[in-house]
Amino acid sequence: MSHPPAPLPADGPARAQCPYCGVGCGLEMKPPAAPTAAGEAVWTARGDRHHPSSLGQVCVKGATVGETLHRNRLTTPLYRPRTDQPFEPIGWERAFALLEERVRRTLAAQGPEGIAMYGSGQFLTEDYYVANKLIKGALGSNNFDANSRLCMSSAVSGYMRSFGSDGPPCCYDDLDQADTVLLIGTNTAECHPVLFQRLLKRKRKQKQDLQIVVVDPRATATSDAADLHLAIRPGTDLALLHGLGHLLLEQGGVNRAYVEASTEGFEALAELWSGWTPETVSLFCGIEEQQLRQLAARWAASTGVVSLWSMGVNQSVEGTATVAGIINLHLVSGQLGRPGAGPFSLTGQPNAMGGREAGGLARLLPGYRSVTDAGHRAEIERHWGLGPGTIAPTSGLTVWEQIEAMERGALGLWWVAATNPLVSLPWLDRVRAAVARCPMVVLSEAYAGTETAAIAHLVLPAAQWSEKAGVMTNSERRVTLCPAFRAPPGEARPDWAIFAELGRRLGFEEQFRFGSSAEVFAEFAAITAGRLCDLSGLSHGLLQEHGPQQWPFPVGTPPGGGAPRLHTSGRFPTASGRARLISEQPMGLGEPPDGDYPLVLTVGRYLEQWHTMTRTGQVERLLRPHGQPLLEVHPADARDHGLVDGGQAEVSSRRGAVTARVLVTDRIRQGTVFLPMHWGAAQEQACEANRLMHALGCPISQQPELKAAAVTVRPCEEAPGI
Ligand SMILES: Nc1nc2c(c(=O)[nH]1)N[C@H]1C(S)=C(S)[C@@H](COP(=O)(O)OP(=O)(O)OC[C@H]3O[C@@H](n4cnc5c(=O)[nH]c(N)nc54)[C@H](O)[C@@H]3O)O[C@H]1N2
Ligand SMILES: Nc1nc2c(c(=O)[nH]1)N[C@H]1C(S)=C(S)[C@@H](COP(=O)(O)OP(=O)(O)OC[C@H]3O[C@@H](n4cnc5c(=O)[nH]c(N)nc54)[C@H](O)[C@@H]3O)O[C@H]1N2
Ligand code: SF4
Ligand SMILES: [Mo]
Repeated sequence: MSHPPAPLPADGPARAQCPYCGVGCGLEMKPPAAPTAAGEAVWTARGDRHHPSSLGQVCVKGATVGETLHRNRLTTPLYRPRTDQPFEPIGWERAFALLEERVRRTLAAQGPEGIAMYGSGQFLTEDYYVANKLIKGALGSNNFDANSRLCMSSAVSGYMRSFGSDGPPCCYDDLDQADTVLLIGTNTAECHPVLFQRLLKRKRKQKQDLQIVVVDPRATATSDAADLHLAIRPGTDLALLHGLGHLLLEQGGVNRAYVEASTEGFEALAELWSGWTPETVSLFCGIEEQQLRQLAARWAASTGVVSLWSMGVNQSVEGTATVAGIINLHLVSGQLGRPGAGPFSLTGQPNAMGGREAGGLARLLPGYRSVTDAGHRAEIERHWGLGPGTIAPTSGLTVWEQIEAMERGALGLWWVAATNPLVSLPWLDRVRAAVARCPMVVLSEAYAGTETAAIAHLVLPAAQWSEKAGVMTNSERRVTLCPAFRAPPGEARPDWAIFAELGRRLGFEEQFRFGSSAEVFAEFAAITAGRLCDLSGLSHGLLQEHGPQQWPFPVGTPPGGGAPRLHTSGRFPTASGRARLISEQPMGLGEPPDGDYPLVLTVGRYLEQWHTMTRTGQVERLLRPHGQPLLEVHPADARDHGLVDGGQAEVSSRRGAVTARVLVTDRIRQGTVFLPMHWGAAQEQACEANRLMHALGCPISQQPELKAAAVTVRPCEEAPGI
């Protein structure tokens, strides 16, 4: 490898962005004073008061991250020709030889389309950039997708359609200035805790000046703090938003000047909204008319409205349409482009934003560019020193299309990195069967024994956060340098360095001659010049010296001079310079409940656990509050289906069945049940919620509807021994 190991500081805290959620808090990591009783060297984390996004605050996951870094790690490449055989440790030399041979064989037999990579919003930006350069550039296949497809894809498509470009326009300070905050499809209290605490603190101090409104079929820790909670029927958000528009029109909540100067499509939208009367909406969404009227009156009277949303909106067959529904309201009422106002998508993973900047989805190229744009392709080919026509002109396979391609036997190599799809993809039994048809599944992973390792042939040990340097961008477009401050275990290597090494071995010496991640970043940052996400003035050195910075940050921007907000001029990066108002009718759920499957299962998160538990599952303190997955059921549904609190239930859908312990609670809407996503097959308390989910997705964003599937429930006997 040509990359030198990053220098390790002898002592003193290292500053980095927390590697969990998209709030992107700053952490100060202190080296271990002495080994623990168990002989472990545990770094301690505390909030970094110098980080502008979090000002020293931290939640329980961030605070315990030091305990997760060293346990149960992969230390050497592992290989087996068949998945029914045990893994054998092999060296890197053999691992690269296997990879190189497989790439060449697949290119010869199936062409570039036979290769696909599935990456992650937990990559550093440098990992993302080199992966894209390898797959889309060197190999000429646009089949690079990331788990952001399951997460942020609808928000990306939504911003692109309405504003002409991706890019959340707000910043966290807006929450200090808004007088109404609408939280729709987001359990911010558990999933973006530090941001939520900031909002709560203000609410306590300025009770009358801030109204919090929550839209969620469940009562959550988030709705507990709300002035108004609309517990709508799952999948009816778009109708609710149209109903709000209807009342805004009626109550003079339209900002005519803004609509005329900065938008197009108002007539059609007003026509659509006129059909969504409060009576219709109340029936459709299953809420009281009065609640809708209350929200509309509040919105119309507000000087600043911020809407926050996450998976309850994005993970839906009408995810992109619902994002447009939110943005429409902000545009028509002129609630954006100024302090305390705007449609603010909360990103899930710590670097989903960086992934979007680096072109980390099947139809994107670095710098918010698109593979379908000939000019964009030519720019990137020039930057990458590749011949004209190297980058394919059509969108690559999204992750579910990758699964379908494996079903057809059309992939010769599937490379999964920094994600655990055998827990997190929908319809897991179908995924398992499809993947079994792929002759070479490679997994780049930090931890041993994950569910996805069970279907892999070649496992590559990855250096993770704290062991490799690079940047992450949080939800408010703030870029933080995360230094390498611990040594990686055994032979583990940074993901970007693995991709670069393979690129060189495939003959792209020039393109992958990176000596450090700072060099990777420098190349990437230059490519963003002139784009909305212009990071060209940033470098590892600047971030090290001056701390985290928001983009846009073109060359010449002074430290601290990045833009807190986008679209402040009322001009948008569309052909006409106007934002587009989008008129779409609600379609409802992809799989509505029926006589056989009368309930809607929704799947989400607990405060203390992170996704598939490879990290948080190792911390005793984090397991205490929720030691097992619980099926939340409304008392009326429990009665109808013979379930009792604390008993076992079988939950089944058209695709499979799982069992879970029952929690009878009136905090969930009748007709809806809830399971957490965290406990995959490798966990002792396994409850694979995604065996139940279908794979229908939004036709625009291709984001699967991971928030809703039709299920039925029945009591079941406890398995012996439990
Ligand atoms: N503790 C913790 N925090 C995390 C994560 C984690 O794993 N654990 N993961 C991070 C990631 S990657 C992400 S994407 C975010 C996710 O953050 P969130 O989106 O806040 O989390 P979820 O629990 O997936 O879903 C949010 C809410 O959507 C509601 N919901 C379900 N269906 C509907 C609907 O039809 N309409 C509406 N309005 N609401 C609905 C659910 O009841 C749930 O309360 O969290 C990030 N932060
Ligand atoms: N039904 C349902 N399904 C869902 C969701 C839902 O709400 N409902 N949410 C979806 C969403 S929003 C998301 S984001 C996904 C999340 O799902 P996943 O991405 O599958 O979840 P993680 O556990 O975060 O997986 C990350 C993996 O990368 C490994 N890792 C950590 N750091 C590194 C590194 O530096 N390099 C490498 N190579 N590996 C590393 C971790 O050990 C872990 O195994 O789940 C999706 N699935
Ligand atoms: S709120 Fe998110 S980013 Fe902040 S400490 Fe908690 S998990 Fe980390
Ligand atoms: Mo996510």
